[in-house]
Amino acid sequence: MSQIQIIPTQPIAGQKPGTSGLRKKTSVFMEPPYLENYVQAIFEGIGGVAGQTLVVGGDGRYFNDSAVAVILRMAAANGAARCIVGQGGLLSTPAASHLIRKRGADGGLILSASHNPGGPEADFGLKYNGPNGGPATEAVTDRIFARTLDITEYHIWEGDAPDIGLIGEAHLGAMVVEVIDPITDYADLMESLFDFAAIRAHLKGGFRLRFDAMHAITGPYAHEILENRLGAAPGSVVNGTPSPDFGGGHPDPNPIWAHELMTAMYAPDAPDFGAASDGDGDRNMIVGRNCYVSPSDSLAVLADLAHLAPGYADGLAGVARSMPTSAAVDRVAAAKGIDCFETPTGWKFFGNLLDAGRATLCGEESAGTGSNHVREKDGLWAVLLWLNILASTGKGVSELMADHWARYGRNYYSRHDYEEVDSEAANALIADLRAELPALPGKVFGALTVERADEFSYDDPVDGSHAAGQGIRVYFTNGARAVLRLSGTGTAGATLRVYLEALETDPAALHQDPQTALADVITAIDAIAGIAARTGRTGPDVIT
Ligand code: G16
Repeated sequence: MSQIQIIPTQPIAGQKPGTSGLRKKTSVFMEPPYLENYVQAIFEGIGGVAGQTLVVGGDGRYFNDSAVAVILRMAAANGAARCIVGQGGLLSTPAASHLIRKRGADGGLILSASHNPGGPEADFGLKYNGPNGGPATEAVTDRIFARTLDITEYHIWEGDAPDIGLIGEAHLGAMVVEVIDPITDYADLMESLFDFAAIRAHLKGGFRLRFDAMHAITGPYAHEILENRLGAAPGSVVNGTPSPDFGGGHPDPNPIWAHELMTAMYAPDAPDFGAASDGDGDRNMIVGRNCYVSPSDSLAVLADLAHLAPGYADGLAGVARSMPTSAAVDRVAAAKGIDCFETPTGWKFFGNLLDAGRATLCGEESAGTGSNHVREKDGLWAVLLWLNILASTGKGVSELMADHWARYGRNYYSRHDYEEVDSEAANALIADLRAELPALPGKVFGALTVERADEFSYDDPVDGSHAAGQGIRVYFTNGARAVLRLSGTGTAGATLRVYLEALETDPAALHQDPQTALADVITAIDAIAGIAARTGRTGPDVIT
């Protein structure tokens, strides 16, 4: 007869959730009781799960299935009433968010390290989403972290978890394990937001697309939505079978890691539209024929033209972007006379604005865009909104971008990442720069003069919560800007992110290479922060 086991344990250092949940090397998560401690801390940090309904699923990366089984056994032992699980333990992050909302669940556990590689030598992650379907707020993650520091025992059901390969219901003690099809609810939601008939007709008329699922979770969703429901030619979805190590690749939809898609889109016989998504399906990359669209520009175009899709026909209540994201969307919001909020990096900061109805569309430079339909960023949603806009306007991607820049000006933008930098060196760089901020205004660096410089902090306009230390900003007198912050999603050393932006309104200068257009800002911020000297690098590891 199976029963609840109460296992003594001790706190494990370093279980502090980052930008989006706890991310560590897979081998760290696999070493008991690492996962068990963290799951118990989540359950206790949210005030217990007795009688609750939880959604559980992940992106299918290595260790996903075993971790789901542990979570189910611990949920049962902690008194949860029901766990709704995607078949095979699979759920994209936006699909999980939707399921929490649709089923009125009390929350969910999402297993993913997002765009980080998967496999025994790579990364794993776990995050808790609340009843609104969104990532836990800072207040909740602080409570979870506090529990990891004083945990003394965890509770786990002694027997095996039921088989989650088959749709249907089973019991684990008193808890119901409900295994559902992970695709249908999400696909139906997409069909309710967009003009599928118009997109279908556009595809039938010869419009060609290529969606690269990067061997990750969106493959099955994209096959169903793009090929089955919208009639894209079979083979339009590539790398569409999820694998535990993402085919040995790096499931991050940017021009570096999605180079296969970039090559296809810059080839002579390129399709009309290309897109990719990441490990857990919340990020997106948009690329037209010979035309990569930066995430900040994508957000601006979507904000400008979302009303062409039925789900947004009434217009937008407001928009929000993370601070390092370019101000391209601000210009659209100003023209439309709607609010534009600037939040810290991390989708969790959009939750209150979406819940309060103050923002309809949100986005980040890190390839995330989404709306109030769920409480996560949503890769396929962005792809479908683009397709809806392209079908409604009959224009191509590069034509739309040219129109947009001609009307609003172009916020040239790029992010330079320095990965696996020595943590001490990275922290010292930021600390020294912080100390230097008051002295910067008026100083000249190459062609640029500093106008003002500060460290971003945020007061949530809905609940009044305060988040400090959210990135260093240097503004130049010509309207250019550089931002520096350390990533909160890496698992080895520190990743220094340098975000570069310069506004151009001269019609003759709207079609430059961003690295050329940003050359003065790149030089100035290196002189200010000593990036090359302190990191010992001659250049960034990744440029997006
Ligand atoms: C996560 C967060 C995003 C954030 C991104 C980058 O994305 O959900 O809000 O913009 O990390 O964060 P950082 O610069 O701290 O690495 P994902 O797709 O990894 O969940």
